[in-house]
Amino acid sequence: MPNRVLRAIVITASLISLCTLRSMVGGVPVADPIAFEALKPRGLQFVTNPGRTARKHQPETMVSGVALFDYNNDGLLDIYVANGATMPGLEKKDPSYYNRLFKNLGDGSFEDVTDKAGLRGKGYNLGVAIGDYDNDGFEDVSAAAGADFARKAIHRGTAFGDIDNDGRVDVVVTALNGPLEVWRNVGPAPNHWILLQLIGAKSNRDGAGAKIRVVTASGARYNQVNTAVGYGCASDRRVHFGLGSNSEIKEIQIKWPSGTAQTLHDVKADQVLTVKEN
Ligand SMILES: [Ca+2]
Ligand SMILES: [Ca+2]
Ligand SMILES: [Ca+2]
Repeated sequence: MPNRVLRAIVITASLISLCTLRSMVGGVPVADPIAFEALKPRGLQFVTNPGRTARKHQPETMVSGVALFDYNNDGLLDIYVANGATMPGLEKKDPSYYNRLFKNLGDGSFEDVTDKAGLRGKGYNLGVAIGDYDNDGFEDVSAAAGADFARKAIHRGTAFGDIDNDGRVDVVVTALNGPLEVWRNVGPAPNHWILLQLIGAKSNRDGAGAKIRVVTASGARYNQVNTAVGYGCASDRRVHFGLGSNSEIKEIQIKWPSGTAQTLHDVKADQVLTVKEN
């Protein structure tokens, strides 16, 4: 038996032993503390189309990005998936190349609302960049967020954050064989905003995983502390909310990972606000 094959068998056997040890205590099987159930929600019809060619361009070997965000502010996370295009024309010639937005119906099913939202996309899309770039209170998707996001380049890492604390979300991107790009958001800024920096006490210090509900006269907005935004990057861990025409926030409700619930009342907009866990 070749040494390579023997080594592979020994490594596999060791891994099986470790797994077995983890699920047995004193010979008694215990439930794994981390477990997932594979679901097949209704209405999620999507297969990535990487535009295969005989030349096997690099993007053909890479799956495209997925974003979970609440596009309609109903408190339920919706799903947006990017998709490929023909090579080398980079055209979405038929529906198999369209990006897709799936609305979460809250009962384990999803509705394809791509066309209603105008989010088929253009060109070959790899990453998805979600942010409220104009602070109108609704998240914007890079596939439809203006000419700067449609510029052709071999962009890779993409991070989001308010680098100058002016309330407008900025973007930092890397490009293959190109300099680092910093996109400072200089769009018109008539709308209000708030940027929340959470500091955990019983929870982790960064507050990662904390869920936030911001209520204004226009309704509720939802988001959470999460740096895993963008492709191949960590983004600003502060949580940004666009508030539209609302200069006052009625309530900010925070559910910390520890289980603590905390509510702030009558908060002024247009500030970077640090909130410590009670
Ligand atoms: Ca939603
Ligand atoms: Ca917006
Ligand atoms: Ca900014």
